[in-house]
Amino acid sequence: MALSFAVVASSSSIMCKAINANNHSHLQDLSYIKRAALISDKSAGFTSPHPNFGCVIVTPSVEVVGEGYLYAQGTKPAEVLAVEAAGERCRGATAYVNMEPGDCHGDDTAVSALVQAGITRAVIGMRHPLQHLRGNAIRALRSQGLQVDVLGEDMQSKLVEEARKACLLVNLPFVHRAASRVPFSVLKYAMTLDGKIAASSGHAAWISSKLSRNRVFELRGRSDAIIVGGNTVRRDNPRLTARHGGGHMPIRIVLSQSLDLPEEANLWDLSDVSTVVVTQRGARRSFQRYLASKGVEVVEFDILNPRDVMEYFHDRGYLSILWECGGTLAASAISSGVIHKVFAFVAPKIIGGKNAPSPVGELGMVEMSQALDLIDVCFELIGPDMLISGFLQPIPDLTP
Ligand code: RP5
Repeated sequence: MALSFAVVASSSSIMCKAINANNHSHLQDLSYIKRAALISDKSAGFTSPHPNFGCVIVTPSVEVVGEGYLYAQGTKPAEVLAVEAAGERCRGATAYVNMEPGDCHGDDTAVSALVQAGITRAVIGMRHPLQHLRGNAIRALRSQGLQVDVLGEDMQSKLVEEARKACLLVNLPFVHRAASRVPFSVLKYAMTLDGKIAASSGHAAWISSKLSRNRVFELRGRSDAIIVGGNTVRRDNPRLTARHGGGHMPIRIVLSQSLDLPEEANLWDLSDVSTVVVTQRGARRSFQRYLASKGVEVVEFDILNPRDVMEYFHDRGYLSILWECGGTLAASAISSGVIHKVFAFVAPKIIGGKNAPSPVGELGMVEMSQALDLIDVCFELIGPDMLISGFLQPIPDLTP
């Protein structure tokens, strides 16, 4: 970033403060970029398969005069909404965006909006992850005379890393998709303190508290699809909807080799959202016809395995999948390397029972040294429960 340094006095010490061309300190830059990332996240789930974009416009006198975020794919870009909100006060101002604009509209709407509004500086949280778009908007803005600073390209520090991580995390599924053949997948489960996801009888309603289940609705709303196996359909007859005010509804996917599924199931009720059943080629043709008559899409695979299924949904444009399956499918998905993050809700209850199921089935590991270690682990108290989350695979490189 183009910076000059001024020495300012504080009550206790002399601090070095970096001031850029538009009179904003480096710390202010970081804070507005984080703000852009935060507001971009308001529409998580709705923007897919596009990224989440947020834009904050700040005058040289350090006043926020406009904000905007992309509501859904095909709606006005964040930059357009922000400059509309700021109006004339855009002249000479800085625009903060969490990610380099891409041409989701097939043109340079976002770039033109900033240029025409008279913005003189843009701070960008991260370059566009797609190779064919990467750098285009930055070059276009620079060619129009704007100063463009990309976070982390000229200055590195713990705080810069933190702001860049905030930008990355709001678009993790999109960034992941740019580098992978499978969607970003999260395994979610709720278990008792003794590691059971149901009683020996199979009864599982409910392990975690209402607050935790509300949190699950939120996770669902951020996902493109939820996946379960046949066992979960037979055992729980789930609805798998994001039942909270105005949330995005992910599609439901059922993986069933045998198609030995009940005729009456909540997932065949498509009034809220659609369901796709993925099965082995030739399985229970009559039941396939029954599902088709209900409007449920059936997709057949020669060999049903999680990786092929995930590659298929990646090719259909899905960025993020929430796995709410039982232990057998969870183990198979982990073994196939398609699970990237885990959300484990742990309830302070003990149910016991040697046949009571656990969240992850056989992984073929015999020593603790083989155990999978989660990365970037977070602990959160949700009512009486503890939510433990972490990554099973490293998050993509943060290099700008
Ligand atoms: C899962 O949510 C549970 O294991 C159960 O299968 C399912 C219930 O979902 P809803 O029917 O409440 O949507 O986590």
